[in-house]
Amino acid sequence: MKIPFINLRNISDPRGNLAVIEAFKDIPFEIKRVYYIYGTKGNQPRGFHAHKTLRQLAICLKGKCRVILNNGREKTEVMLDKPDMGLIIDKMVWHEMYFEDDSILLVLASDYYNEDDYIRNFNEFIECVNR
Ligand code: T46
Repeated sequence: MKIPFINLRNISDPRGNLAVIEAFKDIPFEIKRVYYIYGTKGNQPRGFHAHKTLRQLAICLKGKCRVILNNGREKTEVMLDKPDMGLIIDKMVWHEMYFEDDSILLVLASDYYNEDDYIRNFNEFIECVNR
C-alpha cells in the first residue's frame, strides 16, 4: 500500500517556518471542516473506523502519532511526527491512531461532521470493501 504522504509547502526564514495548505493545490479536495485532537494519552488509541466518503489530511503538529492504515486488502503503518508532513486518510481506509502523551493532530476534512459516514465496525468495513 503506497503511503499517501504530502510534503507540505514550507516557507522558512530566520523567524521560523510557515506551512501552507490550499485546497485543490496542495490537497485534492475542498476543506469544509478543521478539527484537532490534543491532550492525547499514550495509552488511549483513537480512530478504529473508516469513512464512506470523507477524505482527510492529518498533520501532527506536536509529539508523535503512529497511524495504522488498512484499505481492506493491505495494511501499513506510518509515523507522523513533523508539522510539515501531511497524511491523506482517504475514504474507505480503516485507521487507528496511537499517540504519544500530549500530542496535537490537526485534521482538514472534505466535509462536515456526519456520524452516518463512519463505519466503526471492522467486519462491516471488510464487507463493504468486498461488496
Ligand atoms: C477521524 C480521526 C482522524 C463531532 O461532534 N464533530 C467532529 O467534527 C468530530 C471529528 C467528532 N465529533 C464527535 C464524535 C464523537 O462523539 O466527537 C466525538 C469523538 O470523535 P471520535 O471518537 O470519532 O474521535 P477519533 O479521534 O476516534 O476520530 C477522529 C474523527 O472523528 C475521525 O473522523 O478520521 O479523528
